[in-house]
Amino acid sequence: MAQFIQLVEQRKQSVEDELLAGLTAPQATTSPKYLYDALGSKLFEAICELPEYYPTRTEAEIFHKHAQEIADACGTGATLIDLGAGNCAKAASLFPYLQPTQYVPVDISIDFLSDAVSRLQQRFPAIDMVGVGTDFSAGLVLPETVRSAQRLFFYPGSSIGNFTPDEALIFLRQIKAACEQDGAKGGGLLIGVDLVKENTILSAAYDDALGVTASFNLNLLQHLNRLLDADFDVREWRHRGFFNEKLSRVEMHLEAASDQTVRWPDGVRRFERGERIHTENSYKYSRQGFISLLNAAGFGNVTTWSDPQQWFMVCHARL
Ligand code: AVI
Repeated sequence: MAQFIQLVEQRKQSVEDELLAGLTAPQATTSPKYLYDALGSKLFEAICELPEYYPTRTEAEIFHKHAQEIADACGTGATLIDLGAGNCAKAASLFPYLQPTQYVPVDISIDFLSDAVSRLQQRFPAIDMVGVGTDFSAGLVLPETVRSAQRLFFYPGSSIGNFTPDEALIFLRQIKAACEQDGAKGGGLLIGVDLVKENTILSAAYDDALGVTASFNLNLLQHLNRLLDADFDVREWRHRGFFNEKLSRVEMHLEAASDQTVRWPDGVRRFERGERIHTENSYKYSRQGFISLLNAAGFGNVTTWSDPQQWFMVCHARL
């Protein structure tokens, strides 16, 4: 039977402190993790189905086309640690190739994982499964039940792009350290990375015609209202999603459609019409730029696979 472990959750007070510090700063910001309440997670699943949002299907094509070569590079029989596992579908599609002996899906909430992992355990009874609930963006801590034999970290979907390059480097170093922790040997990282491309393609992917990404972004305000007991009026805000070429990142913002005051129990924030809350960055890398980042984090041996248009890249990195 699958085992589940919830590591310490962020306390309500520290969530409020973090959010209010961001919202009351001259340039208001919020961490992208707050986009994912229950509805936000469903809206993100819908984004992955959109014709404009190419990353999910392009990455799936790469995994499908090169599954055997990827398994040859990664090796078989490892402990597969799936960071941000969600419904576990991406990792499960690779099980027949990677043949993990232990599977450790990690996500911010154990509730989100438990159904998917329980179903998966029935399909693959020979694999030891340990679901872990933790916010790994705040630091990568693994429970003792994670085996120290060969560890293969799996971080698909270009979620690494939601960190700044400096934060990404720190996070990759933590993964490298965890590959070697407790005498573990022969580990590595299998990661999906979105590549720089034409502005029109990038901007459409984050500002789709149906407005699903707009709903995903605006839903953040409903989540903030619940977390802070605040009174954001969703109808008075607009979604903005565009590629910032200079910084090589897609930015998402929420823009005030009118002058307004937002209130919460101990404070207020006045927003002028046109003022923005910066809600997410999604960095886009060049192939060489990302390999250099992996090298700087201590990964020496990198193999990459891409699609014919070179829109997305899957990398395997060894120590
Ligand atoms: C989860 N993450 C990799 C997505 C991205 O593309 O940065 C989140 C997202 N935001 C808007 N659309 C998708």
